[in-house]
Amino acid sequence: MNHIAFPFATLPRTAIVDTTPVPPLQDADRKPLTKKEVSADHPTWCPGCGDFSVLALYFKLIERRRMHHEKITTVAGIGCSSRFPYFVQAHGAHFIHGRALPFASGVSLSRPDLHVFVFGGDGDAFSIGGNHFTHTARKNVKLTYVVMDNQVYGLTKNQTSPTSPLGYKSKTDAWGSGDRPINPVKQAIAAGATFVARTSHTNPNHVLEMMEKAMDHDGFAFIQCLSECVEFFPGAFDGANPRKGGKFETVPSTHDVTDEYAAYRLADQDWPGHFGVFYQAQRPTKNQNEAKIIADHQAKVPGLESWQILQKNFDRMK
Ligand SMILES: Cc1ncc(C[n+]2csc(CCOP(=O)(O)OP(=O)(O)O)c2C)c(N)n1
Ligand code: SF4
Ligand SMILES: [Mg+2]
Repeated sequence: MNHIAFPFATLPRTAIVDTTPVPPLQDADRKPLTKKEVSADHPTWCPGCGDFSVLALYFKLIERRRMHHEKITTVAGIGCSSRFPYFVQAHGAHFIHGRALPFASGVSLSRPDLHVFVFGGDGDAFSIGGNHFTHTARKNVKLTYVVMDNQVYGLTKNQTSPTSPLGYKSKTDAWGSGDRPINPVKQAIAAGATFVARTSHTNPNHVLEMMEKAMDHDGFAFIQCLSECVEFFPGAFDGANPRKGGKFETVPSTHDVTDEYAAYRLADQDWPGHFGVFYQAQRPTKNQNEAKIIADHQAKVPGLESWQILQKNFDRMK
């Protein structure tokens, strides 16, 4: 992993709003990166961990969408799943626990030429990072957020997470959890996310399809990806795995993804529920709103560089 400081360092000092056309994310003239060229250290996950398949599919996405090193930005918080950026040979950051989204928002707002991918766990997203999840969704910051939900804290060796089912026995709930788990899809819709999907690591084609759709969405795209922790919660998702006697039912073709209430009702069904895109809407992104505010203000003081406008503001505050 290269440290994230590099993409920021490439920003011209005066370019608060860069009006030059944004170069395309994909470069059709260059050879796609192979898995070998984009994989870094050997992943340190336990053998059989669901996170391996999510990483492999991210590499596939990079290859399919012809992204190159300078355009790949992978951000995460802390957790087993959040080790993700270490294993990607490109720009990225393994940031503070629960704070991946604010960091990623800054990258997204300042570098419109990149697509920011954020990966992390259910604890990182909904426990310590719960507020950031809600507010990043509400603000509709353009990025793709894949939560690798194993319904447990894996890295810290088996504590109850906000998605652990009732009765789950862990180090923090020796007699079984008595707290009702959250429903990540319902929570994302209610918070204002403009793309909300659900998938499972056991269905690679489906994971890739959801990642591609999320990446093409202009706004905050959230994917709940079931990813089994074979060490502390083995078998958690057998009910959603046809190879283990479960069922993987996709979102019905009749479902209207623009209907927020229909999406909410669909997400409210009993385990294992459905898999696919529940909700998608076009709303102005924070990226667009902020760019406009800045451009409007710059137009009022023609001829001044961005840093000179900032300096004037500081001078006024003296
Ligand atoms: C501020 C802070 N509090 C607590 C921790 C300890 N901690 C590290 S990862 C983690 C939970 C990780 O769970 P999850 O996000 O579900 O990731 P997983 O390991 O299951 O993939 C906790 C509590 C920390 N690193 N920083
Ligand atoms: S503890 Fe669980 S989540 Fe962490 S690497 Fe092992 S199997 Fe994966
Ligand atoms: Mg977890």
